[in-house]
Amino acid sequence: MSGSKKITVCVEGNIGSGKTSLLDHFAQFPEVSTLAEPVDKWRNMNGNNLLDLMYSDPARWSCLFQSCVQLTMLNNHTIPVKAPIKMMERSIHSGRYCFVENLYQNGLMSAPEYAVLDQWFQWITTNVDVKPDLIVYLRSSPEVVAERIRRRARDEERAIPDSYLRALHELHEDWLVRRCRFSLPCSVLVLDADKDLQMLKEEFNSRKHEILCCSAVKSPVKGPRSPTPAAAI
Ligand code: TTP
Ligand code: MG
Repeated sequence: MSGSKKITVCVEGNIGSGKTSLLDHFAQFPEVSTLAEPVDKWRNMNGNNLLDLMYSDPARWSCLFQSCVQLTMLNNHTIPVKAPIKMMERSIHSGRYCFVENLYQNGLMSAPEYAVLDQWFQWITTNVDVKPDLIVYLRSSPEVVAERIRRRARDEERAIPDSYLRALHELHEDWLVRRCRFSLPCSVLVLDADKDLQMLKEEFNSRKHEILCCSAVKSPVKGPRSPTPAAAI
């Protein structure tokens, strides 16, 4: 594959759906460079825990937090890697279409804040190549991720309401499955992430070729309700 275009695979799915596990699994392959979990940066931005601020007082901090998400995602999209395949946890697109959208719809982000974040997003997606070649969607039910979030016990996430996870789930579904409302930057491969981790790892192995080879490169999906490519929904 050397000399040919590099491929970017973005792993999406609700909070706690298993994105980091998928990246950890694929980090063993020499043809893949995985990028560190972005949430670690959000928890320590020059010593400031922006994730904690955001959950403690979303009306005050969510705009700043989402601005930081957008910046770290832009960085991850554009950072060069040595291996032919770059695998990232999330993308600039889910920040905008799932999280910013949810905060605004719930009245936790004001209209001017939403407008400025959106203008940044529009500028970036028009002027910078942040287009993945494939999105792997770890599709989960809100009840399953709620239990995983409870078990992993990230301090900042101790009080996430079930309604928040359900709303995020619906926005992921709108974007990646129903393909309504938001633009899809590439093809989507859907995996059932309600399975336990051991079964999921078996699926990562059996579908390694689909997850990494990206038939999507040859037949990109350009926007909402585009034709369904093979091996993707
Ligand atoms: P995720 O990006 O979903 O990462 P995760 O590590 O929880 O997922 P997985 O278990 O599948 O590996 O969320 C990290 C935290 O950041 C979570 O509390 C939600 C929050 N977040 C936002 O508030 N806004 C955003 O735009 C993003 C991407 C995350
Ligand atoms: Mg993670």
